[in-house]
Amino acid sequence: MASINLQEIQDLLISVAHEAGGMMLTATPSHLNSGTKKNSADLVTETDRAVEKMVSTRLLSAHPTFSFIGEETYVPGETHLTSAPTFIVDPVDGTTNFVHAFPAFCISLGFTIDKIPTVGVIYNPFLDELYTGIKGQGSFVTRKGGEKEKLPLRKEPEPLVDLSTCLIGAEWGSDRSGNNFNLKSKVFTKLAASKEDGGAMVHSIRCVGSAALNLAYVAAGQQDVFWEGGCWAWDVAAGWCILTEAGGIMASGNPGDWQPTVDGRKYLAVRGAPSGQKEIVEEMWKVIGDGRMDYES
Ligand code: LIP
Repeated sequence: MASINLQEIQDLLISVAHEAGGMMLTATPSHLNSGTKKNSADLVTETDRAVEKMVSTRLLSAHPTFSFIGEETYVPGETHLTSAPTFIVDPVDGTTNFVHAFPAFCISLGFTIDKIPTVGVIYNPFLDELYTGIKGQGSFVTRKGGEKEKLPLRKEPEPLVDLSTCLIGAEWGSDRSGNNFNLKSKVFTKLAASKEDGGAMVHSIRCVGSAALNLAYVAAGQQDVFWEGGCWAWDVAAGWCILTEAGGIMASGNPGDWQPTVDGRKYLAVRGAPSGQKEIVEEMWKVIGDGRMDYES
C-alpha cells in the first residue's frame, strides 16, 4: 500500500469535525424524545445517526479502500478492528450530555493503522475546542478564539506523587447492575475515602460523560487519570493518540495488562509526567484489587 499522508487525513478529519459540530449545534435533541439502545441510560438521537452518515460518506468517498467503524453502524459479533487503515468514529460522544445540553459532548474521530491509534481529532462544538494528534508529531488543542497550543498545556508537567494528589476521571457507564457495576461502586468509594478508612483520598472524581473528552483532558494535564470499563474503541481511538502524543500512557482498566488493545473496552490513562506514571497505574490496580471488569470485546 502506498504510504498514507497522515497530515492530509488529519485535515480531512478536522473538516468533518467542524461540519459535524454545526449539525450538533443546530439540532434540538431532547431526553424526552431520544431513543435508547441497551437501557434507559444508553441514549441515541437522530443527530448521532445523521452525523455518522455524513462522516462515513465523506471519509469513505475520500478513502474508499480504508475500513470504517462507527458507533451507530457497529454490528455486534460482526464488526472487528483489523490491521487495515481504519477510521473509528463516535459521531456524538457524550450523548447523554448532548440531550441535556450539558456542554461536554464532542465528535471523536480516530484513525488506526495496524490497530495503533495514529491520528486523532476530538471536537467539542459547544465550547469550540479542537484536540488533534498525529503519531510521532505531537498533539495540540485550539480553544475558542485562541492559538493552537501544544499538549500537555504545562511546559513542565509536575511529577505524579500518588493518587491522593490526583484528579481522577471515571464513568459509571450504562451498566447499572452485576459485577461491573459493583466493582465500579467499590472503586469509586475506595478512591474517594479517607486514608484512615483505607481509601486513596483522591482530590476528587469527575464524571465528564465522554470518554473522548476525558482522554483529551488527561492529555492536556487537566485530569491526572482516567479509568473506565465498558466504553468502546470509537470512544477512545482518537483520544488515545492525543494522549500518548502528549506523553501520557494507556494501561488496561483491569490490573496486570500494560499492553491494552484499542477494542479491549477497559482503559486506564495517566497524564504525561517526568516520573510516577507507572506507580500511579500500580496504585490504581491495587485499589481495584482482585476484582475484574468483564466487558466483552
Ligand atoms: C459514552 C462514553 C462514556 C460512557 C458511556 C458511553 P456515548 O459514549 O463516552 O464515557 O461512560 O457509557 O459509552 O454513548 O455518549 O457515545
